[in-house]
Amino acid sequence: MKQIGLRMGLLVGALLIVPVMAVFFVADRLAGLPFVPFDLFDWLARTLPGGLITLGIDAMVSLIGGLGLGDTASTAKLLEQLGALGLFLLVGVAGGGIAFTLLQGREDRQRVLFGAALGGLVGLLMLVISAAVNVTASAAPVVQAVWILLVLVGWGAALGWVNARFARLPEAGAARPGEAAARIEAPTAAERPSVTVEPIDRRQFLVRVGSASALITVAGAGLGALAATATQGPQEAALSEALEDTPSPPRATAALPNADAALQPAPGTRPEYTPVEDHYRIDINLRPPAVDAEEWTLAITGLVDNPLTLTLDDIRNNYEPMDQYVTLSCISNQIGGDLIGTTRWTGVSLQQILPQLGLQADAEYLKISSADGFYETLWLGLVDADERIMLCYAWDGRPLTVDHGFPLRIYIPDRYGMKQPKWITTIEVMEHDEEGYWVRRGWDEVARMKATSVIDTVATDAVYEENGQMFVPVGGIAHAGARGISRVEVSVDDGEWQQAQLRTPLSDLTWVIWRYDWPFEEGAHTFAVRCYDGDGTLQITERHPPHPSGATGIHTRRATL
Ligand SMILES: Nc1nc2c(c(=O)[nH]1)N[C@H]1C(S)=C(S)[C@@H](COP(=O)(O)O)O[C@H]1N2
Ligand SMILES: [Mo]
Repeated sequence: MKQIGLRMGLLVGALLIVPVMAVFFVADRLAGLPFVPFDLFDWLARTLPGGLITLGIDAMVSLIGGLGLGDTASTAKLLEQLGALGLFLLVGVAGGGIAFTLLQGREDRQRVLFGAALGGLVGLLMLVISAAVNVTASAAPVVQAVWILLVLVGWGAALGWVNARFARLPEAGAARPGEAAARIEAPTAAERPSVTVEPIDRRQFLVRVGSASALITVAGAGLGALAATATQGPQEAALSEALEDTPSPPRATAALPNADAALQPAPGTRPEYTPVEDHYRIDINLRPPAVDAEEWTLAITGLVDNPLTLTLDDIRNNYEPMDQYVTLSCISNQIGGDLIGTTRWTGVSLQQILPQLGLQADAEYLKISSADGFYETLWLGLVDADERIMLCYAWDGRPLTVDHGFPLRIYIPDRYGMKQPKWITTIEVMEHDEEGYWVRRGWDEVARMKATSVIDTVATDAVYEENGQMFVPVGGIAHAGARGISRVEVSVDDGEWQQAQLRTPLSDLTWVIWRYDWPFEEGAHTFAVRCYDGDGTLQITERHPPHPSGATGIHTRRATL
């Protein structure tokens, strides 16, 4: 029996894991089964040390910004998904290497069985991981488990089979067609069951394995992609169902509350009201959780005399709704970054719901948990003091999209996104505080939004003349959580700080659009901006990266006039 080396194992491991991914993909699309490569990645993202994850996130956000790879949130998601596929490829390569090493010296017929057993082990591991983190599969849990096990046992058996075949084949170039053909024509009875000699060598066999692998992969990926466009996933179905039974209020874009604001933004300033489809999305999932609107309820339990279980309709219909224009930002947003957006949030103040619960005397905190395992705590004292804290079910007058937390998320003024769970499933009333998901991973406990100001545009193509003087409009946004903006200043080429004009904002909770028309001078110039929050405090001008409590520093932009 010839020995098959580790290197061949790594190579075959790579060849065999790719069609496995394709098979998982088709089944995910067609039958709501788990896409295990994503589950593995999501599990690692939740399990690895927070410092390491943070390092990874920071590096990725800087890379995307630095190389101008497009919008940060979706590019990051795409990179993460590619990373998940790469990681699973590595699992396959390692599996092939291990299998081929362990199979050395084993009896021919045992190899398939042994490979299957190895695949079974990997399968068991993956089904536990998938069960822990998968939030998109709709098939019954038992079916999911059996499926994962089957596929990976099959993968292991294939490794064993290829290994056994290899052992029987001659090295590349060593096959003498005449000899092999002769033996095929006249096998002895004793040879037939155990030794099959074919007129190919190892290299040719490898090519066949590779072709079969490519065929399955292309077919699987193609079929999966077709299914993705042809049929509605469970999430889309849930969303459109919810859309149908929601009386759709007029979209906020129709009439914004500051429609009569006197100051017009400098040309090139970002939209003051972010279209929902352009709003950044950040969360710990490669794909957002699929929540079935019909089955979903919000359970409020813990230190209460009257635990509540609310349906989405209960929340929509039994309380006075509240609309708030809100700017949300991710704590990972860099100075001038795009992880910030503004829309109209609709929901119900927590102050309306709490009295119904019969809070017990020792009730101090709410633990808000989500379908994806994310959670945060909220001090009841803050809820008592701020009626704006709300459970929110609509953005821009429509049910939350799956990306943005369907069916329910919370809004807490003045806090970065990391404190504000999407896809809420339960609220537990507790006596003690608990570190939230990102706090536990090393991020700021309070996560109060930092004051920040950004130059969106130096509108070199909108230069105009007034009283014999040329001006260039400069503009952008300034934001300081719920604290408002009292003043914005611009400095050109390190000159004196000049006061910019402020546009009436959409609300006290949104960014403020500012504009400064600079007396035109030819040449290359550097523009810098700084802001003061509502109580007159200057933003922190010292440069600091996002970790652990939000980026600070002055935003600058160079322009040649
Ligand atoms: N369930 C859940 N909620 C979550 C998160 C998450 O990973 N899971 N991420 C938080 C973070 S870090 C941010 S910045 C905001 C982003 O909300 P958006 O994607 O709607 O913009 O969601 C927050 N809520
Ligand atoms: Mo975030």
